[in-house]
Amino acid sequence: MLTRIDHIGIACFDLDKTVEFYRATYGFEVHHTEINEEQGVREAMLKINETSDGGASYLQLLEPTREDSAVGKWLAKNGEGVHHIAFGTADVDADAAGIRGKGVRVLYDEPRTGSMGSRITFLHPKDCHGVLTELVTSATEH
Ligand code: CMX
Ligand code: CO
Repeated sequence: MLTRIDHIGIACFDLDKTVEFYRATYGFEVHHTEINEEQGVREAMLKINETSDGGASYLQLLEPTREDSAVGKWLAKNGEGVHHIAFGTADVDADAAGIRGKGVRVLYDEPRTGSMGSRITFLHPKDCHGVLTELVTSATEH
């Protein structure tokens, strides 16, 4: 069951400048940073609030590490902006299987590693009314 908005993924050209914008404008502080080579991103997670399912909601600021990555290609085409949304679930495997059964393309056969040791998969934006949609089970949930 999807129980929270886990994060909103925002693509940017310069992670440090974008982090500074969110700090100076809204007072949001960096909770975590990492490089995910498989996804081709350098990222910062800004925690917005805790959620009633025991998780939290974040902004995920994403800078590509290479031009041919998902975020690199998207930035070249669209410029900066909202890249994806992510719903949180205690069981990404079960939710991905259920959604696949409804005819929506799930991009990975097995969930991969996302931020902070989470397990993630994606739904194809063309099957989701133009929204690239991620499903996340956080490290504390799995
Ligand atoms: N949101 C909405 N539509 C998108 C999109 C996005 N983020 N990315 C691509 N599309 C659309 C394109 O506009 C294009 O549409 P048109 O054919 O109408 O022009 C279509 O999807 C195909 O796009 P593409 O540029 O040819 O890109 P690919 O098919 O190679 O890849 C996708 C698209 C979704 C399969 C790829 O981006 C992907 O695998 N994404 C999942 C992984 C990811 O995004 N990782 C980064 C985030 C990591 C994290 O959150 O931790
Ligand atoms: Co994400």
